[in-house]
Amino acid sequence: MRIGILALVLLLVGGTLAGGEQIARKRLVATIDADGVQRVAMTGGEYYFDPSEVVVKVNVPVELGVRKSEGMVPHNIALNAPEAGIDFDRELSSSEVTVIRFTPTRVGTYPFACTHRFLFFESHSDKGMHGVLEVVQ
Ligand SMILES: [Cu+2]
Repeated sequence: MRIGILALVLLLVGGTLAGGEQIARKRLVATIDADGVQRVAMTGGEYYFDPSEVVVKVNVPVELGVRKSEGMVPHNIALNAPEAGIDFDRELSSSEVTVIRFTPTRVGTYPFACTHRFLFFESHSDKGMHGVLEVVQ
């Protein structure tokens, strides 16, 4: 499977985890491949998504290819915005890329996150495993 990113813009913005550890928040502006699909490769791990801000164009198909970092901690990625044509909740694997396809139909900013939580501890999202999908004209 081919996950192509023709161009990307990385904008480093300081982010802070609960433990004080600095992480880089990365922003990626998707470009449209020759076949008309916006493909974005993403990684999820403890406790982040990379990139954590993804900008896509409205009414153009999107293919997110999401891989989990190595390790035993389970992760997913969920975004619930059916009003914008986006609604998924998928487990992630470190051995294969999870491909998520949708076409955003409404401009806006939509948060996504890992919804896992271990017992009474903070959720993965609270620990930093969240991001936003920006749908633009
Ligand atoms: Cu997680």
